[in-house]
Amino acid sequence: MAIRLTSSAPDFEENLAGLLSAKREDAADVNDVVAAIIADVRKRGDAALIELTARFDRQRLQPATLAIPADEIAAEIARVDPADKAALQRAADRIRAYHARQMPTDQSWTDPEGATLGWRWTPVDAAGLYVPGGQASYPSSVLMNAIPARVAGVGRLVVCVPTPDGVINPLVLAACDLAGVDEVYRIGGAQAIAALAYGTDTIRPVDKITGPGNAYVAAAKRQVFGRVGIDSIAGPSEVLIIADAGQNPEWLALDLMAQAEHDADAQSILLTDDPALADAVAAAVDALLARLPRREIAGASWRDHGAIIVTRDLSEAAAISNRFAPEHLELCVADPETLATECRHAGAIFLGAWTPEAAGDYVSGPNHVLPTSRSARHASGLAVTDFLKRTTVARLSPDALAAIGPAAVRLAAAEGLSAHGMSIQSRLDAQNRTSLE
Ligand code: HSO
Ligand code: ZN
Repeated sequence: MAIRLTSSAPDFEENLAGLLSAKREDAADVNDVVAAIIADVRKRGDAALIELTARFDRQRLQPATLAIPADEIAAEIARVDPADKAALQRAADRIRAYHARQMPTDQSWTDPEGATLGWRWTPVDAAGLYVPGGQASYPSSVLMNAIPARVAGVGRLVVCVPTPDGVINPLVLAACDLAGVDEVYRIGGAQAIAALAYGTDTIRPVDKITGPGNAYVAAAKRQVFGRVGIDSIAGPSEVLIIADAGQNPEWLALDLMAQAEHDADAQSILLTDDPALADAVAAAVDALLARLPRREIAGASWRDHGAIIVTRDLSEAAAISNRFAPEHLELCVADPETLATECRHAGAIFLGAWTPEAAGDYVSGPNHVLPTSRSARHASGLAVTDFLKRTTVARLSPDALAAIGPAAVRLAAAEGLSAHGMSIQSRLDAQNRTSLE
């Protein structure tokens, strides 16, 4: 049973603080193991990949079989139910359309001093997407990572997916195909991240690595950061729902459990100004947990991290939600647009009773790779700009340098950097000489 709090209770602030600071993940310290794996892949390349894949995934590979060849991909995709394929296509189309609108534009203008200034966006040359194996191998996440990269114009898109005992998820390959992935390798873990970052004889290195993974993958991404860019490291998923009187308790219970079934460390929180709804949702969750196939996971998440908070009003609920800065925020209230203006910190907001978060996981269009663990205070979900860099551009006319150069000369002198000062002054002097002639 999840914790139940009431904002008017005297010990509320204390209990809320406890909930906000509760640690949900015990981050195993795998740094040394991961550092050794990365060093091994850097030193021995393919040979290390092959050995580690034999050890961890019980798969015997050769350099030539590290990549899944096009005919094998096609054969796997042929096994996919056409209705699944059509659903994936629908999702891909909507995700692509949404992300196309995120494409930023270059800027260039000339200011009154005669300086032509601006910036240009260019994609990274190559991106690597990590796809976990087994249970958490979500085809939808392949689309959410690969499509923004393709929209950004990334030239080469590589996927690494472990295939323990040779088992491949055909829907993952179908998603790779739909999203336009160029190369797929059947390797996983820290060794895959190392291969993507440093390259081997078979796998050329990439510039940016994204995608979720276990503790080893997360540690490896942290360790190769700098050599390559990485996305944010995802923690356990969370949803916070604000609901008012009159909402359907079964729907709310399902939305809470949709998050809880991801992971025993996931967190589902309901805030409502209606104590009767709080009771009804609590009962609906219990009833649901009795029949949910993933009740072990969802039940543990709800018991250990779930919460129902009764607030004085919806504004107070919004203020509390801002303190959680949830990854997903559902506003199941009569006027969600107005309440949304009070919700400043959230990875993604879902407005109204007909916008369940689960729709956003697959088909709404926005990305489902979102900031977790309260990082929505300062971070955003995965976007096209994560695969782009911004290069600034400046061109000064002689008049512009004459106008603004003296200030730079002055600052260079103040910083004790004489070559800086002379670099500018020599040009100003040349201008003065020509104008005297
Ligand atoms: N809710 C998850 C994403 C996901 N759900 C994938 C289903 N498949 C984290 O945002
Ligand atoms: Zn989900």
